[in-house]
Amino acid sequence: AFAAAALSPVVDPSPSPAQADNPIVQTVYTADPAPLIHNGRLYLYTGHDEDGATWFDMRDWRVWSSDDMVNWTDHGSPLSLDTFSWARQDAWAGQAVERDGKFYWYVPVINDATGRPAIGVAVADSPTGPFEDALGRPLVQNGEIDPSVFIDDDGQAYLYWGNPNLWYVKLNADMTSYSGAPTQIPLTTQGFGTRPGSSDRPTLYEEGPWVYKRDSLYYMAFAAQCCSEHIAYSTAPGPTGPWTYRGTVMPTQGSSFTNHPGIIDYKGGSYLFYHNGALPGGGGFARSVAVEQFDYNPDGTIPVINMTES
Ligand code: FUB
Repeated sequence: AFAAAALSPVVDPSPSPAQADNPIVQTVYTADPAPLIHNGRLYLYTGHDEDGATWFDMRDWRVWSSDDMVNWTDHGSPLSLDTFSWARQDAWAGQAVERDGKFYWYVPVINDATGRPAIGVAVADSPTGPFEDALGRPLVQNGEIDPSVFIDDDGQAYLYWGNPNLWYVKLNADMTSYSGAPTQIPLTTQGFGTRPGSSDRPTLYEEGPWVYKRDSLYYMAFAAQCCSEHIAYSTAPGPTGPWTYRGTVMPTQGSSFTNHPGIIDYKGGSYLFYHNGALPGGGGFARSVAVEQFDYNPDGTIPVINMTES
């Protein structure tokens, strides 16, 4: 089974990923998982829900790592609101990526000057930091959240984000500037599913995009249909679409009304990182990151994956 994370003692060192001891972090509340592989090790970037919160109270981000998906190392908090002099609050869902030996961590925060969400980028020489504000100002500022970063095989990097809309922009090779204006991805029901009931949002897309490529197919997993979110996904023949809705990845389960995907292949297995409210005292503002191993279907579609009962 997966050992309890971080500071807890190893429970069972046998690497048997079919029986995850979820949540994988049991020492603090964590949310919005974003995995990254570097030099054969899996680094997991998360948000951090403060104890006793009655709304999202998130002030820093955390890093964890493992090379066996069993034993997890706590790398502390190398990025916080204090890193960004212009940030006021809301250390929400981000993602880190490596390019040319540097690590870029894209995160949404509230810009103190506008009171609205903006996306910052922090940079480090190591996957565990320390991270510094790369720009001293927001990278993108259009009032929307949840950046996902993806570098295609040709070296072109893309940043995706958004709630209630969905955006992308082409990042320059420096990873801290971009070319062209942010472009809105059309939220069509063919692309992102049909939201049941009456809503001013016709599609299932809510927030938390997670973009990656596998066997020449581009995937976008996302948190669907607030406020009992499930995880759904779409695919496309290219990084800018057109996207086709493919179905549910993880149904609405657990006691957190949000969920957030982070999908990656590692050492021969495919993994869905997500969050729920499974720790004691857990819930919508006291979430915990967990992981499930899964196998893609032969046609590249993703099976429905259930949360570990806990
Ligand atoms: O963790 C704060 C927000 O809740 C994230 O930005 C969303 O994706 C949702 O998980």
